[in-house]
Amino acid sequence: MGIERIREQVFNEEVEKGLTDAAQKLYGKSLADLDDAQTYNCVLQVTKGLTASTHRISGDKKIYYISAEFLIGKLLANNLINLGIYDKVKEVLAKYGKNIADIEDAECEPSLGNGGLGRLAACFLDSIATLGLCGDGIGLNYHFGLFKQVFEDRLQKAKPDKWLSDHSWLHKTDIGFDVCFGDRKVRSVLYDIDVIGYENGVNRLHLFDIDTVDESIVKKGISFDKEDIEKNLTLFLYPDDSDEAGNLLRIYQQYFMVSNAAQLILKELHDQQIDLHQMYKHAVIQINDTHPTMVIPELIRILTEEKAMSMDEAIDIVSKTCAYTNHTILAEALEKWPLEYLEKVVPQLIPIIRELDKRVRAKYKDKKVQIIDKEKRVHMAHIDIHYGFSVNGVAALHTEILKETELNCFYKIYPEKFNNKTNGITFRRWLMSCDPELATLITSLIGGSWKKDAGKLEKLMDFVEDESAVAKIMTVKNTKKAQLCDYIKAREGVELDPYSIFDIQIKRMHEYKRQQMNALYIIHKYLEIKVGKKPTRPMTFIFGAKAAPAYVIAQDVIHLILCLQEIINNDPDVKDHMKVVMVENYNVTYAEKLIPACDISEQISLASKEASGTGNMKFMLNGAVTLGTMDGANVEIHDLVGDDNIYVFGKDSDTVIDLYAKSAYVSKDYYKKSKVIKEAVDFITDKKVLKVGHKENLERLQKELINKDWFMTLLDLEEYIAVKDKAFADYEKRGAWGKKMLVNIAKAGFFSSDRTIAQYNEDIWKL
Ligand code: 26V
Repeated sequence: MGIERIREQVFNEEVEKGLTDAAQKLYGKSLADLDDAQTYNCVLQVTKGLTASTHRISGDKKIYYISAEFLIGKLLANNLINLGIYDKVKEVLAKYGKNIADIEDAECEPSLGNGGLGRLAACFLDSIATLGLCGDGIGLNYHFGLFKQVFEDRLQKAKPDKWLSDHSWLHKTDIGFDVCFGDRKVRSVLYDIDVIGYENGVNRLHLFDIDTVDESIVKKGISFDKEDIEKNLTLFLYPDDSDEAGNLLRIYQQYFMVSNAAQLILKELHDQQIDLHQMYKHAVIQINDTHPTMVIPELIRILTEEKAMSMDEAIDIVSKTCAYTNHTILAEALEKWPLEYLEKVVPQLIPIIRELDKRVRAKYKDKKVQIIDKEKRVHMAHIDIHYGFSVNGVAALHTEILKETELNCFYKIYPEKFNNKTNGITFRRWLMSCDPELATLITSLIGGSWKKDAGKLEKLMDFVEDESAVAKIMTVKNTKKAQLCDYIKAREGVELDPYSIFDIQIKRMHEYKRQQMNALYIIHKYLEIKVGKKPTRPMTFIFGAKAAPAYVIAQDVIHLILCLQEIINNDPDVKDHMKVVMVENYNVTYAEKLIPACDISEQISLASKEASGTGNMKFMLNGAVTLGTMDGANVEIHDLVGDDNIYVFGKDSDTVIDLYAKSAYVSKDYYKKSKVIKEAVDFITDKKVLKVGHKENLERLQKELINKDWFMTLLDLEEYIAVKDKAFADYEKRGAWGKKMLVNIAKAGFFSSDRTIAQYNEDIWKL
């Protein structure tokens, strides 16, 4: 027996003993007699034990990634893969009659993020550890995270989503800090989650909390008393910002996060006996969007008030330590806090913020770069740009728009601070874990080096003329589609046809992402089928999306799609030709099932509005072909795969920016001019729809599209229909389509977050 085999056997025996011992200790039963949830708890315990004996990553300089969101998803499969023991644990479990997939299902998903920004932070932590860089995440331990979405009467309802339990990946530490607000003081508790690099060491995700949070204050839906900070501080992922109490709570959360972060960072520097004047040589702070911006004035406050530094020195040192990432140009998403709110929550920061603003005013005449504006609102991004050393956008086009338009007045002052870091995704979760069949096939074709060096996927290009390799990729896609059909049947009760084309749009519901345009296409197809124009192959349209509870039009779009689902799936003339399904409570776990099964990836935002997108990358990696606008990272996908392997449509960002500047877009003109557009928009309030839906929601949405349409749905609708029809027609040339799939996979290496993180390190962090 070879040495490897002996090691493996010893290891299997250790895992088996660990699991059987845990079964006895936790439940007094043998492993074979446990249910899936109990088995999960045993595997969790054994995995945590193995992680504890894996080396901690250390280094002379450390990156602290501060983020209000870490959308980490379920961790079991990911951690087993990164520890290199997934197959072994699977084997041991099988011996006791357990299917590892069922055990994975038993884990609760922590929904500690809204969408792309939070998921990006999670991918980054994976890559930081995988590259062996010393770096921790710092955030908040929300008890309920993002709300759970349920559909009632074809409307979204929000429910609390309790993910915390006695058995979880969290370790309670004995670290805690006092955090002072204007009117009270709280004591934090730090919980850690180990972040395991792929075949590398361990970093940590630090999540701060307070012990007094009271989950019982949650009343109907997700409503609760927003005033009682001791009870609600970390109850939910920053909730409703539609009223003053919601906004204040958000500021309480943000300050709680950064005050803890600042104290933790200073403690770690102190423990290493580092002179704080040298802080920037040993610590770098990445500020993920503006939510953690107050870390800048907070550090300056501590250094000047408690560490006897001069204001000039403190500002200089903090500015050399902090770097900012911008994730959006949407005006309504850029945080501007009324000074009065900050005075109430964090009066101790006001003198610092005023000082920072005073220095800006003394130096620059342009009012647009001030920190405090004439309405006494504090522009958080302006603090980051003036008092950080790096400002980055998240895709090439996005960074260009920041430099040339949105942040142009800052770019003129600090051209050297601006840089681009195109987003990326971890291939461990978004290929190896979610599509092991494809990962195995790729390895059989080109070897396994792509797992550590994603650029190696390019070797797949050698197989582009190899019909048998292409056929195998298509077979895997069919397998994943069949698996998804089972999953959707079980969860949604909707029967899908795996032979049909799977067209998928999954992302937060927002007008700029234009799910409503996809819905109008579906209406158009429905009307065509009703007059006898049948598609060659059945079509399946899948959506997944949560809407912010206070975002009325977004709720209306969900309602429309659910009405279309009801009408279309039950219409005997139509249901064999098309199906619509909006899955309930779309989250990371659902994404992992949907993405591998997708044929056409919908990335149809209004050009200039989607900073990057990362779903687009996940779909591409799993062999879907993009149907998209020239927006965000779609532009880079297009550059990589070429015209033949992507479907592009719509007005470009320059045109769109110009239309806004001149207020020249009038949606009603498009509605009146085009018969196709008019028919589709009119159908929203057709009697068939009103029969299953609510008049108020449907009429409001229709009026919005005709009279306002701020995100220019009707501008691109006709071209969208034409290009989408072309994509569906091309799908029938099966061999050629298979090649498109292969090219997309082969060219996806650039979008590995390992590449993104290597660039952050090279240009910004310099660890
Ligand atoms: C926030 C809000 C808050 C209030 C009202 C509407 C609204 C709209 C958008 C946002 C987005 C906040 C920042 C964000 O999540 N950006 C996303 O970051 C991803 C990672 O960089 C990127 O891929 C997405 O394109 C970008 O939208």
